[in-house]
Amino acid sequence: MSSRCFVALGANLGDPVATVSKAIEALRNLPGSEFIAASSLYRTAPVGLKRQPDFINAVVELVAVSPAPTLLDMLFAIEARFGRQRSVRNAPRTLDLDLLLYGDELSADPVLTLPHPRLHERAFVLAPLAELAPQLVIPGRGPVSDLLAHCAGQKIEMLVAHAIG
Ligand code: PH2
Ligand code: MG
Ligand code: MG
Repeated sequence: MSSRCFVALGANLGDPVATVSKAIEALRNLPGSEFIAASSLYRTAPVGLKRQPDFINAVVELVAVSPAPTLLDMLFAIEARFGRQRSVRNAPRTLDLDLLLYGDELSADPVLTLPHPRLHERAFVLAPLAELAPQLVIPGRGPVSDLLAHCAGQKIEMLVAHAIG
């Protein structure tokens, strides 16, 4: 059994372009997963946060053999390796890795909610996700392209057109 997964990357402290680029490399070498593709990097205005620097965001596609909780633990380990301090919720962060989708698994567990509970309303996730998987339908939410069209007011800018693969 393997599952098509998408991981969101976000950073707004230190050198976020370098951090997100290096984190993509770390995901390329994740044990128990096959790396499929990385989106471009996007510079995005903070959503739901006041007086924080802009973010750099991206999305990576994987095929995971590891179960979702194991994959999540590996993502937390990469965050820690990049110096993430968990202080207050939504503090600026050197690196945030969120598991957006794990195949078509649904989970209401607060530690790992699937699909990610806010992905459908965030252009900084939907734009890179649509770049990798334009036909994707988010379980319970609808086509990624429709969801992105509803986020037209959110400021995002594509930075680097990455080579896919
Ligand atoms: N992450 C958040 C909250 N707000 N805004 C942007 N632009 N990018 C993020 O990655 C982000 C956010 C919580 O994880
Ligand atoms: Mg997050
Ligand atoms: Mg997170």
